[in-house]
Amino acid sequence: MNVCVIGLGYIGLPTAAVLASKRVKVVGVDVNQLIVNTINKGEIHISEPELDILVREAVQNNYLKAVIKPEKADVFMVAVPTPFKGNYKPDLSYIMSAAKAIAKVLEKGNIVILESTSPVGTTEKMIKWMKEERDDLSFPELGNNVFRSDISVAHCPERVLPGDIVREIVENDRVIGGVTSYCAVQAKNIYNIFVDANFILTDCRTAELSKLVENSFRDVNIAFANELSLICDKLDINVWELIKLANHHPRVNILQPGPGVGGHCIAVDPWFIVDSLPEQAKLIRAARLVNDSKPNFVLDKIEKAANSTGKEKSKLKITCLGLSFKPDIDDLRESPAMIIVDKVISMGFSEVLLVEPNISVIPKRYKDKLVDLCSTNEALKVADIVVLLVDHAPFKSINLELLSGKQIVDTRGIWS
Ligand code: SAJ
Repeated sequence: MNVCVIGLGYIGLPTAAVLASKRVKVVGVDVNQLIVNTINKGEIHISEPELDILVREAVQNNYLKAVIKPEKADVFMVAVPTPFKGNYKPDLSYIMSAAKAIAKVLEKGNIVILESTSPVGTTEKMIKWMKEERDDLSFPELGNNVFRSDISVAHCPERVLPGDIVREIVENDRVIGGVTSYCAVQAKNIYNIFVDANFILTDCRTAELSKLVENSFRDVNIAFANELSLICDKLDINVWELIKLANHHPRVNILQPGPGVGGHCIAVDPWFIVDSLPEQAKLIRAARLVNDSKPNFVLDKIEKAANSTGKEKSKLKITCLGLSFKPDIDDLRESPAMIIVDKVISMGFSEVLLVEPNISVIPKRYKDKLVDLCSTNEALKVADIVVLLVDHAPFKSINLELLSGKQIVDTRGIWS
Protein backbone atom coordinates (compact mmCIF):
# COMPACT_ATOMS: atom_id res chain seq x y z
CA MET A 1 0.00 0.00 0.00
CA ASN A 2 1.13 3.56 -0.77
CA VAL A 3 -0.02 6.50 1.30
CA CYS A 4 0.31 10.14 0.32
CA VAL A 5 0.17 12.57 3.27
CA ILE A 6 -0.54 16.19 2.31
CA GLY A 7 0.90 18.76 4.72
CA LEU A 8 4.04 17.90 6.70
CA GLY A 9 3.44 19.92 9.84
CA TYR A 10 2.73 18.94 13.44
CA ILE A 11 0.14 16.34 12.38
CA GLY A 12 1.07 15.26 8.86
CA LEU A 13 4.75 14.57 9.56
CA PRO A 14 4.20 12.37 12.65
CA THR A 15 1.40 10.53 10.82
CA ALA A 16 3.64 9.94 7.79
CA ALA A 17 6.55 8.82 9.98
CA VAL A 18 4.47 6.46 12.14
CA LEU A 19 2.92 4.88 9.03
CA ALA A 20 6.39 4.52 7.50
CA SER A 21 7.60 2.86 10.71
CA LYS A 22 4.96 0.18 9.99
CA ARG A 23 6.62 -0.44 6.62
CA VAL A 24 4.03 1.41 4.58
CA LYS A 25 5.48 3.36 1.65
CA VAL A 26 4.69 7.00 2.37
CA VAL A 27 5.06 10.08 0.19
CA GLY A 28 4.79 13.28 2.18
CA VAL A 29 3.75 16.44 0.35
CA ASP A 30 4.51 19.99 1.39
CA VAL A 31 4.39 23.20 -0.63
CA ASN A 32 7.48 24.45 1.17
CA GLN A 33 10.65 23.29 -0.64
CA LEU A 34 12.79 23.88 2.46
CA ILE A 35 10.62 21.50 4.49
CA VAL A 36 10.77 18.92 1.69
CA ASN A 37 14.59 19.17 1.59
CA THR A 38 14.91 18.94 5.36
CA ILE A 39 12.79 15.79 5.56
CA ASN A 40 14.57 14.14 2.66
CA LYS A 41 17.81 14.62 4.62
CA GLY A 42 16.17 12.65 7.44
CA GLU A 43 15.83 15.78 9.55
CA ILE A 44 12.81 17.63 10.92
CA HIS A 45 11.72 21.27 10.90
CA ILE A 46 9.61 21.14 14.07
CA SER A 47 10.43 20.15 17.58
CA GLU A 48 8.50 17.19 18.91
CA PRO A 49 9.96 14.52 21.20
CA GLU A 50 11.01 11.30 19.38
CA LEU A 51 9.83 12.55 16.00
CA ASP A 52 13.42 13.11 14.80
CA ILE A 53 14.29 9.46 15.38
CA LEU A 54 11.15 8.21 13.58
CA VAL A 55 11.69 10.46 10.56
CA ARG A 56 15.41 9.65 10.30
CA GLU A 57 14.73 5.91 10.31
CA ALA A 58 11.78 6.20 7.89
CA VAL A 59 13.86 8.18 5.36
CA GLN A 60 16.97 5.99 5.75
CA ASN A 61 14.89 2.83 5.20
CA ASN A 62 13.26 4.38 2.10
CA TYR A 63 9.74 4.22 3.51
CA LEU A 64 9.32 8.01 3.58
CA LYS A 65 10.15 10.64 1.00
CA ALA A 66 8.95 14.22 0.70
CA VAL A 67 7.82 15.94 -2.50
CA ILE A 68 6.15 19.19 -3.56
CA LYS A 69 3.06 17.77 -5.32
CA PRO A 70 0.81 14.77 -4.59
CA GLU A 71 1.69 11.56 -6.38
CA LYS A 72 -0.50 8.54 -7.20
CA ALA A 73 -1.29 6.49 -4.07
CA ASP A 74 -3.90 4.18 -2.59
CA VAL A 75 -4.68 6.50 0.29
CA PHE A 76 -4.49 10.29 0.65
CA MET A 77 -4.41 11.86 4.11
CA VAL A 78 -4.88 15.62 4.32
CA ALA A 79 -3.32 17.41 7.29
CA VAL A 80 -3.08 21.03 6.15
CA PRO A 81 -3.78 24.09 8.33
CA THR A 82 -7.29 25.50 8.80
CA PRO A 83 -6.67 28.94 10.29
CA PHE A 84 -9.25 31.70 10.47
CA LYS A 85 -9.18 35.02 8.65
CA GLY A 86 -9.17 38.39 10.43
CA ASN A 87 -12.90 38.25 11.20
CA TYR A 88 -12.82 34.69 12.64
CA LYS A 89 -14.10 33.23 9.36
CA PRO A 90 -12.51 29.83 8.65
CA ASP A 91 -9.94 29.83 5.87
CA LEU A 92 -10.43 26.62 3.90
CA SER A 93 -8.09 27.61 1.07
CA TYR A 94 -5.40 25.08 2.09
CA ILE A 95 -7.96 22.26 2.06
CA MET A 96 -9.28 23.41 -1.30
CA SER A 97 -5.77 23.45 -2.82
CA ALA A 98 -5.05 20.00 -1.36
CA ALA A 99 -8.35 18.59 -2.70
CA LYS A 100 -7.68 19.94 -6.19
CA ALA A 101 -4.08 18.68 -6.20
CA ILE A 102 -5.14 15.20 -5.03
CA ALA A 103 -7.95 15.09 -7.62
CA LYS A 104 -5.38 15.29 -10.44
CA VAL A 105 -3.84 11.94 -9.46
CA LEU A 106 -6.92 10.13 -8.06
CA GLU A 107 -7.76 6.64 -9.29
CA LYS A 108 -10.73 4.36 -8.81
CA GLY A 109 -10.54 2.59 -5.43
CA ASN A 110 -8.59 5.37 -3.67
CA ILE A 111 -9.39 6.52 -0.13
CA VAL A 112 -9.22 10.22 0.82
CA ILE A 113 -9.10 11.12 4.52
CA LEU A 114 -9.35 14.66 5.87
CA GLU A 115 -7.52 14.97 9.21
CA SER A 116 -7.40 18.75 9.48
CA THR A 117 -9.72 20.25 12.10
CA SER A 118 -12.58 21.64 10.03
CA PRO A 119 -15.94 23.41 10.29
CA VAL A 120 -18.99 21.19 9.83
CA GLY A 121 -19.59 20.58 6.11
CA THR A 122 -15.92 20.77 5.04
CA THR A 123 -15.62 17.11 4.03
CA GLU A 124 -18.59 17.59 1.69
CA LYS A 125 -16.94 20.74 0.29
CA MET A 126 -13.78 18.75 -0.29
CA ILE A 127 -15.76 16.23 -2.34
CA LYS A 128 -17.24 19.08 -4.36
CA TRP A 129 -13.73 20.46 -5.10
CA MET A 130 -12.44 17.03 -6.16
CA LYS A 131 -15.53 16.45 -8.31
CA GLU A 132 -14.97 19.76 -10.13
CA GLU A 133 -11.58 18.42 -11.28
CA ARG A 134 -12.68 14.84 -11.99
CA ASP A 135 -16.11 14.23 -13.48
CA ASP A 136 -14.88 10.81 -14.65
CA LEU A 137 -14.89 9.49 -11.07
CA SER A 138 -17.82 8.95 -8.69
CA PHE A 139 -17.66 10.23 -5.12
CA PRO A 140 -19.69 9.18 -2.05
CA GLU A 141 -22.89 10.98 -1.05
CA LEU A 142 -23.63 11.66 2.61
CA GLY A 143 -26.42 9.39 3.84
CA ASN A 144 -26.45 7.23 0.69
CA ASN A 145 -25.14 3.92 2.01
CA VAL A 146 -26.35 1.94 -1.00
CA PHE A 147 -24.28 3.62 -3.73
CA ARG A 148 -20.67 2.31 -3.88
CA SER A 149 -18.58 5.20 -5.26
CA ASP A 150 -15.19 4.97 -7.00
CA ILE A 151 -13.56 7.01 -4.23
CA SER A 152 -14.05 6.65 -0.45
CA VAL A 153 -13.92 9.80 1.65
CA ALA A 154 -13.79 10.22 5.44
CA HIS A 155 -13.00 12.79 8.11
CA CYS A 156 -10.83 11.47 10.94
CA PRO A 157 -9.84 14.45 13.06
CA GLU A 158 -6.45 14.45 14.71
CA ARG A 159 -6.59 14.76 18.50
CA VAL A 160 -2.94 14.58 19.55
CA LEU A 161 -1.38 16.81 22.17
CA PRO A 162 1.66 18.85 21.07
CA GLY A 163 4.61 17.61 23.12
CA ASP A 164 3.25 14.06 23.26
CA ILE A 165 2.27 13.50 19.63
CA VAL A 166 4.28 10.37 18.87
CA ARG A 167 2.65 8.47 21.76
CA GLU A 168 -0.85 9.91 21.36
CA ILE A 169 -1.00 9.29 17.61
CA VAL A 170 -0.85 5.57 18.41
CA GLU A 171 -2.71 5.43 21.71
CA ASN A 172 -5.63 7.87 21.30
CA ASP A 173 -9.05 6.53 20.32
CA ARG A 174 -9.99 7.63 16.79
CA VAL A 175 -13.27 9.07 15.60
CA ILE A 176 -13.77 7.84 12.03
CA GLY A 177 -16.36 9.90 10.17
CA GLY A 178 -17.24 8.26 6.89
CA VAL A 179 -19.25 10.05 4.23
CA THR A 180 -20.94 6.63 4.02
CA SER A 181 -20.60 3.65 6.33
CA TYR A 182 -18.46 1.89 3.69
CA CYS A 183 -16.10 4.90 3.63
CA ALA A 184 -15.82 4.72 7.44
CA VAL A 185 -14.79 1.07 7.33
CA GLN A 186 -12.26 1.79 4.54
CA ALA A 187 -10.71 4.59 6.61
CA LYS A 188 -10.71 2.49 9.77
CA ASN A 189 -8.61 -0.15 7.98
CA ILE A 190 -5.91 2.47 7.42
CA TYR A 191 -5.79 3.59 11.06
CA ASN A 192 -5.70 -0.05 12.10
CA ILE A 193 -2.16 -0.15 10.67
CA PHE A 194 -0.75 2.19 13.34
CA VAL A 195 -3.39 2.97 15.99
CA ASP A 196 -3.54 0.78 19.06
CA ALA A 197 -6.81 2.09 20.50
CA ASN A 198 -10.56 2.10 19.90
CA PHE A 199 -12.23 3.24 16.68
CA ILE A 200 -15.58 4.99 16.87
CA LEU A 201 -17.32 5.02 13.52
CA THR A 202 -19.74 7.82 12.66
CA ASP A 203 -20.60 10.16 9.77
CA CYS A 204 -18.28 12.95 8.62
CA ARG A 205 -20.40 15.84 9.94
CA THR A 206 -20.58 14.40 13.46
CA ALA A 207 -16.83 13.74 13.37
CA GLU A 208 -16.20 17.36 12.31
CA LEU A 209 -18.28 18.73 15.16
CA SER A 210 -16.85 16.24 17.64
CA LYS A 211 -13.34 17.64 17.17
CA LEU A 212 -14.53 21.25 17.46
CA VAL A 213 -16.52 20.39 20.58
CA GLU A 214 -13.56 18.67 22.27
CA ASN A 215 -11.42 21.79 21.94
CA SER A 216 -14.32 24.10 22.83
CA PHE A 217 -14.95 22.05 25.97
CA ARG A 218 -11.37 22.69 27.05
CA ASP A 219 -11.56 26.37 26.12
CA VAL A 220 -14.77 26.90 28.11
CA ASN A 221 -13.26 25.14 31.12
CA ILE A 222 -10.06 27.18 30.96
CA ALA A 223 -12.21 30.32 30.63
CA PHE A 224 -13.97 29.35 33.85
CA ALA A 225 -10.59 29.13 35.61
CA ASN A 226 -9.49 32.43 34.05
CA GLU A 227 -12.71 34.14 35.13
CA LEU A 228 -12.15 32.84 38.67
CA SER A 229 -8.71 34.46 38.61
CA LEU A 230 -10.33 37.84 37.84
CA ILE A 231 -12.90 37.35 40.61
CA CYS A 232 -10.26 36.26 43.13
CA ASP A 233 -8.07 39.22 42.25
CA LYS A 234 -10.87 41.60 43.21
CA LEU A 235 -11.59 39.65 46.41
CA ASP A 236 -7.90 39.31 47.32
CA ILE A 237 -8.11 35.51 47.41
CA ASN A 238 -5.41 33.17 46.09
CA VAL A 239 -7.07 31.57 43.04
CA TRP A 240 -4.72 28.57 42.97
CA GLU A 241 -5.46 27.72 46.59
CA LEU A 242 -9.18 28.21 45.91
CA ILE A 243 -9.12 25.82 42.93
CA LYS A 244 -7.15 23.23 44.89
CA LEU A 245 -9.77 23.34 47.64
CA ALA A 246 -12.76 23.21 45.28
CA ASN A 247 -11.21 20.28 43.39
CA HIS A 248 -11.39 18.20 46.57
CA HIS A 249 -15.11 17.88 45.80
CA PRO A 250 -15.57 14.50 44.07
CA ARG A 251 -17.39 16.01 41.08
CA VAL A 252 -15.42 19.25 40.64
CA ASN A 253 -12.32 19.45 38.43
CA ILE A 254 -11.45 23.07 37.66
CA LEU A 255 -8.54 23.72 35.27
CA GLN A 256 -5.74 26.24 35.84
CA PRO A 257 -5.84 29.95 35.06
CA GLY A 258 -2.99 31.42 33.05
CA PRO A 259 -2.01 34.42 30.91
CA GLY A 260 -4.48 33.37 28.17
CA VAL A 261 -5.03 30.45 25.84
CA GLY A 262 -2.56 29.87 23.04
CA GLY A 263 -1.68 27.37 20.36
CA HIS A 264 -3.27 26.93 17.00
CA CYS A 265 -6.15 24.70 18.12
CA ILE A 266 -8.00 25.70 21.28
CA ALA A 267 -7.82 29.42 20.53
CA VAL A 268 -9.06 28.81 16.97
CA ASP A 269 -11.47 25.88 16.74
CA PRO A 270 -14.31 27.28 18.94
CA TRP A 271 -14.64 30.15 16.45
CA PHE A 272 -15.62 27.62 13.75
CA ILE A 273 -18.73 26.80 15.79
CA VAL A 274 -19.42 30.45 16.63
CA ASP A 275 -19.02 31.43 12.99
CA SER A 276 -21.60 28.91 11.78
CA LEU A 277 -24.11 29.35 14.64
CA PRO A 278 -23.53 32.68 16.44
CA GLU A 279 -27.02 32.75 17.96
CA GLN A 280 -26.65 29.35 19.58
CA ALA A 281 -22.94 29.37 20.50
CA LYS A 282 -23.13 32.16 23.09
CA LEU A 283 -21.23 30.41 25.88
CA ILE A 284 -18.49 29.22 23.52
CA ARG A 285 -18.05 32.80 22.26
CA ALA A 286 -18.00 34.25 25.78
CA ALA A 287 -15.30 31.76 26.78
CA ARG A 288 -13.15 32.82 23.83
CA LEU A 289 -13.49 36.46 24.83
CA VAL A 290 -12.62 35.74 28.49
CA ASN A 291 -9.49 33.84 27.47
CA ASP A 292 -8.46 36.44 24.89
CA SER A 293 -8.81 39.22 27.48
CA LYS A 294 -6.39 37.60 29.91
CA PRO A 295 -3.16 39.14 28.47
CA ASN A 296 -4.57 42.63 29.17
CA PHE A 297 -5.19 41.66 32.79
CA VAL A 298 -1.56 40.54 33.06
CA LEU A 299 -0.33 43.80 31.47
CA ASP A 300 -2.34 45.72 34.03
CA LYS A 301 -0.62 43.73 36.80
CA ILE A 302 2.78 44.55 35.29
CA GLU A 303 1.89 48.25 35.21
CA LYS A 304 0.89 48.10 38.89
CA ALA A 305 4.06 46.19 39.81
CA ALA A 306 6.13 48.91 38.10
CA ASN A 307 4.21 51.68 39.90
CA SER A 308 4.69 50.06 43.27
CA THR A 309 8.49 50.34 42.97
CA GLY A 310 8.09 54.13 43.08
CA LYS A 311 10.59 54.45 40.17
CA GLU A 312 10.19 55.58 36.56
CA LYS A 313 9.82 52.64 34.13
CA SER A 314 12.86 53.92 32.25
CA LYS A 315 14.89 53.06 35.35
CA LEU A 316 13.50 49.52 35.73
CA LYS A 317 14.57 46.20 34.22
CA ILE A 318 11.95 43.55 33.59
CA THR A 319 12.40 39.83 33.04
CA CYS A 320 9.75 37.71 31.27
CA LEU A 321 10.02 33.99 31.88
CA GLY A 322 8.68 31.86 29.01
CA LEU A 323 7.53 32.58 25.47
CA SER A 324 5.93 29.36 24.25
CA PHE A 325 2.18 28.76 24.34
CA LYS A 326 2.44 26.07 27.01
CA PRO A 327 5.06 24.44 29.23
CA ASP A 328 8.10 22.51 28.06
CA ILE A 329 7.69 22.94 24.30
CA ASP A 330 9.27 25.36 21.83
CA ASP A 331 6.04 26.19 19.97
CA LEU A 332 5.52 29.96 19.95
CA ARG A 333 2.43 30.03 17.73
CA GLU A 334 -0.48 32.08 19.06
CA SER A 335 1.31 32.30 22.39
CA PRO A 336 -0.26 34.66 24.96
CA ALA A 337 3.24 35.07 26.41
CA MET A 338 4.37 36.63 23.12
CA ILE A 339 1.34 38.95 23.05
CA ILE A 340 2.30 40.14 26.53
CA VAL A 341 6.01 40.50 25.72
CA ASP A 342 5.17 42.52 22.57
CA LYS A 343 3.34 45.05 24.76
CA VAL A 344 5.94 45.00 27.56
CA ILE A 345 8.57 46.02 25.02
CA SER A 346 6.63 49.20 24.25
CA MET A 347 6.03 50.09 27.91
CA GLY A 348 9.30 52.01 28.29
CA PHE A 349 11.36 49.79 30.61
CA SER A 350 15.12 50.34 30.54
CA GLU A 351 15.66 46.72 29.62
CA VAL A 352 13.48 43.69 28.74
CA LEU A 353 15.10 40.32 29.37
CA LEU A 354 13.53 37.17 27.94
CA VAL A 355 14.11 33.62 29.12
CA GLU A 356 12.89 30.73 27.00
CA PRO A 357 14.83 27.54 27.78
CA ASN A 358 13.33 25.69 24.79
CA ILE A 359 14.70 27.98 22.08
CA SER A 360 18.23 29.10 21.30
CA VAL A 361 17.59 31.95 18.86
CA ILE A 362 15.58 35.04 19.72
CA PRO A 363 12.36 35.24 17.61
CA LYS A 364 12.75 37.44 14.51
CA ARG A 365 10.19 40.01 15.67
CA TYR A 366 12.43 40.92 18.64
CA LYS A 367 15.67 41.16 16.65
CA ASP A 368 15.69 44.94 16.20
CA LYS A 369 14.27 45.68 19.64
CA LEU A 370 16.27 46.29 22.82
CA VAL A 371 15.54 42.79 24.05
CA ASP A 372 17.86 40.00 25.14
CA LEU A 373 17.39 36.26 25.33
CA CYS A 374 19.29 35.15 28.43
CA SER A 375 19.70 32.43 31.00
CA THR A 376 17.33 32.33 33.96
CA ASN A 377 19.97 33.22 36.56
CA GLU A 378 21.37 36.09 34.52
CA ALA A 379 17.90 37.54 33.92
CA LEU A 380 16.78 37.18 37.51
CA LYS A 381 19.93 38.76 38.90
CA VAL A 382 19.35 42.14 37.26
CA ALA A 383 15.54 42.28 37.14
CA ASP A 384 13.42 44.67 39.21
CA ILE A 385 10.24 42.97 37.98
CA VAL A 386 9.87 39.25 37.18
CA VAL A 387 6.91 38.07 35.10
CA LEU A 388 6.32 34.32 34.98
CA LEU A 389 4.45 33.59 31.75
CA VAL A 390 4.98 29.86 31.14
CA ASP A 391 5.31 27.15 33.80
CA HIS A 392 8.33 25.43 32.22
CA ALA A 393 9.87 22.75 34.46
CA PRO A 394 13.15 24.67 35.09
CA PHE A 395 11.21 27.70 36.39
CA LYS A 396 9.51 25.53 39.01
CA SER A 397 12.85 24.76 40.62
CA ILE A 398 14.16 28.34 40.73
CA ASN A 399 15.80 29.21 44.03
CA LEU A 400 13.17 31.51 45.52
CA GLU A 401 15.89 33.59 47.18
CA LEU A 402 16.71 34.90 43.70
CA LEU A 403 13.27 36.52 43.65
CA SER A 404 13.51 38.29 46.96
CA GLY A 405 13.13 42.07 46.82
CA LYS A 406 11.69 41.94 43.28
CA GLN A 407 8.17 42.65 42.08
CA ILE A 408 6.63 39.35 40.94
CA VAL A 409 3.79 38.77 38.50
CA ASP A 410 3.17 35.02 38.54
CA THR A 411 0.54 34.20 35.89
CA ARG A 412 0.72 30.43 36.46
CA GLY A 413 0.75 30.27 40.24
CA ILE A 414 3.97 28.26 40.52
CA TRP A 415 5.39 30.44 43.30
CA SER A 416 2.09 31.19 45.00
N1 SAJ B 1 -4.19 26.03 29.41
C1 SAJ B 1 -4.51 26.79 30.52
N2 SAJ B 1 -4.98 26.15 31.62
C2 SAJ B 1 -5.13 24.80 31.67
C3 SAJ B 1 -4.83 24.03 30.52
C4 SAJ B 1 -4.35 24.69 29.39
O1 SAJ B 1 -4.37 28.01 30.54
O2 SAJ B 1 -5.56 24.29 32.72
C5 SAJ B 1 -3.68 26.71 28.20
C6 SAJ B 1 -2.25 26.29 27.81
O3 SAJ B 1 -1.31 27.01 28.55
C7 SAJ B 1 -2.24 26.64 26.33
C8 SAJ B 1 -3.68 26.37 25.90
O4 SAJ B 1 -4.45 26.31 27.08
O5 SAJ B 1 -1.94 28.00 26.14
C9 SAJ B 1 -3.88 25.10 25.10
O6 SAJ B 1 -3.12 24.05 25.63
P1 SAJ B 1 -3.68 22.56 25.79
O7 SAJ B 1 -2.62 21.73 26.42
O8 SAJ B 1 -4.99 22.59 26.49
O9 SAJ B 1 -4.02 22.09 24.32
P2 SAJ B 1 -3.23 22.07 22.91
O10 SAJ B 1 -3.64 23.28 22.13
O11 SAJ B 1 -1.80 21.81 23.07
O12 SAJ B 1 -3.88 20.74 22.25
C10 SAJ B 1 -5.30 20.64 22.13
C11 SAJ B 1 -5.74 19.27 22.69
N3 SAJ B 1 -7.18 19.26 22.85
C12 SAJ B 1 -7.77 18.90 24.03
O13 SAJ B 1 -7.14 18.61 25.02
C13 SAJ B 1 -9.27 18.85 24.04
C14 SAJ B 1 -5.28 18.15 21.76
O14 SAJ B 1 -5.78 16.89 22.18
C15 SAJ B 1 -5.75 18.44 20.31
O15 SAJ B 1 -5.33 17.44 19.42
C16 SAJ B 1 -5.12 19.75 19.88
O16 SAJ B 1 -5.64 20.79 20.76
C17 SAJ B 1 -5.49 20.00 18.44
O17 SAJ B 1 -4.63 19.80 17.58
O18 SAJ B 1 -6.64 20.35 18.15
